[in-house]
Amino acid sequence: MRELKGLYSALLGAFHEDGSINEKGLRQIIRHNIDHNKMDGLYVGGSTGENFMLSTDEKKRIFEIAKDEAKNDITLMAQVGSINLKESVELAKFVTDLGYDAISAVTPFYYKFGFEEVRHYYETIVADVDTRMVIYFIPFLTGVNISVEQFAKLFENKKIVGVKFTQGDFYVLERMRRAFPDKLIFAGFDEMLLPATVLGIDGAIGSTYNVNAARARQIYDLARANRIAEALEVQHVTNDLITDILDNGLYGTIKLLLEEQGIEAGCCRAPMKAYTPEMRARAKEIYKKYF
Ligand code: SI3
Repeated sequence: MRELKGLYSALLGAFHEDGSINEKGLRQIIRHNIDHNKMDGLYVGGSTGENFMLSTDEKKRIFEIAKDEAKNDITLMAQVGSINLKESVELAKFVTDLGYDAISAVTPFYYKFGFEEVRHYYETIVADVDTRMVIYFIPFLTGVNISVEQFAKLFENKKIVGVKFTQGDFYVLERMRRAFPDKLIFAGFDEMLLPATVLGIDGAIGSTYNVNAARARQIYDLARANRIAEALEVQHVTNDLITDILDNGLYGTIKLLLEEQGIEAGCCRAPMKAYTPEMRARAKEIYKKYF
């Protein structure tokens, strides 16, 4: 069984202007993450992949392309969560058959699901697949909170091996590390990679690693070697970059930065906005400033 620990790029979606999948671009982004960024893993079908705006067939196609391109060169984790539980179950089987190393699922969102409903959701997704599940916990987007005690109940299922923790409350992160030394915790906020590493995470999954992998690797390695002051210098530059990216439009700007490196990263999917000339010009400035 493949090691799941390490740094993952959250794979971007690549789309043509009409919203269809840009397969050539997607393959280039995947190769870039493997060959140039030297990532440990790819998180396919997450927020960064604009997954929640895609049909089931499109999600499957992206999972297929990623596996076909990556083969066994990198760890592959597939985000299969959806508030359509039947779809999640179908996707979990699909990616497991494709040979993905693990699955992940966002907490069910939109309706205010109670904890027993959330637990039933995870138990149902993993019931018929022989794989490992990493819970995708991102309360600022889903509105769903899970307490440390509730995580303990979810973790009673041995197939649920960890959590992607995208939350700024590091008291909770510390409590989680303390309570679950044998579970995998992945940090989800790239701008807090250093403090998360100090608290003992097992890896991190992020959108900006598609372009900022070298700095992320430095932060992670320096922090783990207890060279905190040096890691902080790199985190400062990283956070200047992330602030500029966020100001200009998160996923679109990352794609435009990849375009500067010759990668056909394509457009974002509507209802995300199309690139404006100003946004393109700003992305060029950001590229010159940081790369
Ligand atoms: O694609 C995914 O599901 C992620 O891994 C998401 C990841 O946690 C990113 N979060 C979102 C909402 O995009 C972060 O990498 C985030 O973009 C970054 O920290 C900038 O805020």
